[in-house]
Amino acid sequence: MERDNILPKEGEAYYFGSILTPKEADYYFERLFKTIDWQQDEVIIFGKRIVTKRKTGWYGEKEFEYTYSKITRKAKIWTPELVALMKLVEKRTGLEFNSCLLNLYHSGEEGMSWHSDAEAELGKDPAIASLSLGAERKFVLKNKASGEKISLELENGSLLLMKGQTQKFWLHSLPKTKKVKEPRINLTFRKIVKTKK
Ligand SMILES: O=C(O)CCC(=O)C(=O)O
Ligand SMILES: [Mn+2]
Repeated sequence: MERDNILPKEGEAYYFGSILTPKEADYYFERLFKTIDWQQDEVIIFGKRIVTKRKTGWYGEKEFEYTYSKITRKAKIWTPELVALMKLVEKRTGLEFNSCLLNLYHSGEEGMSWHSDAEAELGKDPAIASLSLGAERKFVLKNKASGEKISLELENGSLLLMKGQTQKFWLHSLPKTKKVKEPRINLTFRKIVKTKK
């Protein structure tokens, strides 16, 4: 399916809007909220270990090791809901994934700062498919060289695909906001291509 690239240069990002009915989106939100083994994330900021309020889960078809924010984690094996959602995302994007990083934001007080998903495990020019459940949140992409920003609202049940050189040339963030009181779950499906021994 042809879609418009929302990036003006140096990468590709496609917004599919909602790919789930509101009922399906609610169902999966509740199921993931209950069944994912949510972990308090630890990040290292200016050399200090900080426990974030946001919770994360790391799942895959194998016990992949993945390093992000200087912390290495071993993947848990797929749950039935994650397999069902991945199949849906694979069908829509025409791409294959083998792992998923989940984030649980309890409210708008939690977000994610500027970063790109350029970990070695993902290989060159990784495709990342991001599925959103729950509260609608603003998502921003920023060009590393020019600072140009592209903003969009990620609605309940929506799919965003980042691919090509996006991670090389753009950062992305989920800004905190006092306006949003409701929780949101985000799933980023990824493909681990290099595994560490
Ligand atoms: O919650 C989001 O929409 C962004 C998540 C993200 O960028 C990540 O998990 O790397
Ligand atoms: Mn990211």
